[in-house]
Amino acid sequence: MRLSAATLGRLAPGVERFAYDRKTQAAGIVHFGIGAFHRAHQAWYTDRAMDAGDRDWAILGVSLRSAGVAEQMNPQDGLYSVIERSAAGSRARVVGAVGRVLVASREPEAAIAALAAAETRIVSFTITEKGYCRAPDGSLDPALAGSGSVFRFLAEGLRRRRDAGLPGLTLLSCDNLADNGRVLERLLADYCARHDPALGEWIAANCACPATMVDRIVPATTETDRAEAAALLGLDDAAAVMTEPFSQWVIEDRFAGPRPGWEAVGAQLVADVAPYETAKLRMLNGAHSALAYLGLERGHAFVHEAIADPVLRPLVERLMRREAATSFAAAPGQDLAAYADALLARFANPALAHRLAQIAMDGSQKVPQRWLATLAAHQARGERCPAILAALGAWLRHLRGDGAPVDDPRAGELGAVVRATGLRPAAEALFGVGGLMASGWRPDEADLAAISAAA
Ligand code: NAI
Ligand code: CS2
Repeated sequence: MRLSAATLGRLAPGVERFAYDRKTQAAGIVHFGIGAFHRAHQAWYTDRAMDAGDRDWAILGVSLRSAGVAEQMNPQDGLYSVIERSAAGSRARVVGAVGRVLVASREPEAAIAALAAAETRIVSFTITEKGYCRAPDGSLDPALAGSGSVFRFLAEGLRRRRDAGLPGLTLLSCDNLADNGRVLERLLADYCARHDPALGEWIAANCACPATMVDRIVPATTETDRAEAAALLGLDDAAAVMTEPFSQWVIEDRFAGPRPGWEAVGAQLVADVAPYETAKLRMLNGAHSALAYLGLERGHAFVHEAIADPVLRPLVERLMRREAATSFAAAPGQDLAAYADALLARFANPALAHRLAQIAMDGSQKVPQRWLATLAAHQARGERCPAILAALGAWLRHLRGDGAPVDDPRAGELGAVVRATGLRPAAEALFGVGGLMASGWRPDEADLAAISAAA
């Protein structure tokens, strides 16, 4: 028997669930990219905010292309479970915040109508780094931002709101990009400048794009995970998500209109997200990507295995504590040494089964904010980052095709360069202002030697 509104009463005892009446809640949020992370993070916060008494923040999920999540969730009336895993055991909560999921490629008019609905006040995004359709220099790539992109839907929906005299929206990026709010704002402005400059002016005056730091490790759900979910719930759940007990959400307090009381359920609303976001991207995600490329080479499959490797652990500690943590100014009271300790403990969680191959995906979209910004900050001070350079070498070998298949939108282009020229010339071609990765950091002779050193 499958989880749904009709079967909720049959949940196994001990499973936590929302208590509010879903039927009376209007949809205040439209979310693009309703993957595993959104369900275990923003939707989970919103669910508990509604349990704490907030109203009308139900979420309409939108998938831009694939129907997979809609097929998992709609037969379950949008219900699903979040399962927190640790060495101490597993704990499940059924979340009621998502009403339904629509597939924009199949129902474009429904997606636009949802953006233009009076009750919608927030549009949020977890569309992955590549969903922002950026060229290597960070500007909008007009070819990528064509008819199926999120920008087309946003522009259509916001134009309809403007024409109907409705208020603007808060556009909340929850992806792992540096300064994600400003990036979204700038890319949408670029899109409007090409297609509808007057709309761009209306958006600038009526909408807001707060920055966010989002953190919760959410591995892709497997069939084994779904079997565990069924055993815990006493019901099948095709949309279950697995995660860790830890969660953090730091949000810039700059909304265009009302918002849920997320701070009542653990989110932090702050004036400046940058120090939290930079610490997270450079320390957590930077370490993750190093564990992925170096760990896969050393025969590991999971993060908890790679972090227990006596060769990798000191390298990752160095990357976090001596390279990433020293590359930016911490906020008052932000304890980066304690942050690194906590990250090491989270990586060691044996119950999470977080695959290195998942983290290795889309390196061309991740490496700039995870490693290159740290390298540039140290280069400006005449310092070098041996741990990141070792990880960069492993990434180039990964792109060359030495190991698992490369899953990256730029795999063909970047892989061809490494195969044709070798590691050292490839590093010269990729990094630097005019390079294929258009980075502010350009490797010098010693950096190139470190990158191309044998594994
Ligand atoms: P997922 O694979 O479960 O979901 C990804 C979503 O993005 C899907 O809805 C997919 O259709 C959409 N998408 C993929 N490519 C796209 C494209 N080119 N254009 C538009 N939409 C596209 O992945 P998950 O775990 O939900 O992660 C999504 C993002 O959330 C990550 O890329 C990251 O930025 C952020 N995030 C993820 C965390 C995690 O641990 N999984 C934690 C913190 C942030
Ligand atoms: C990971 C992140 O897949 C990846 O690249 O580094 O998704 C990581 O799990 C999250 O950012 C944790 O918040």
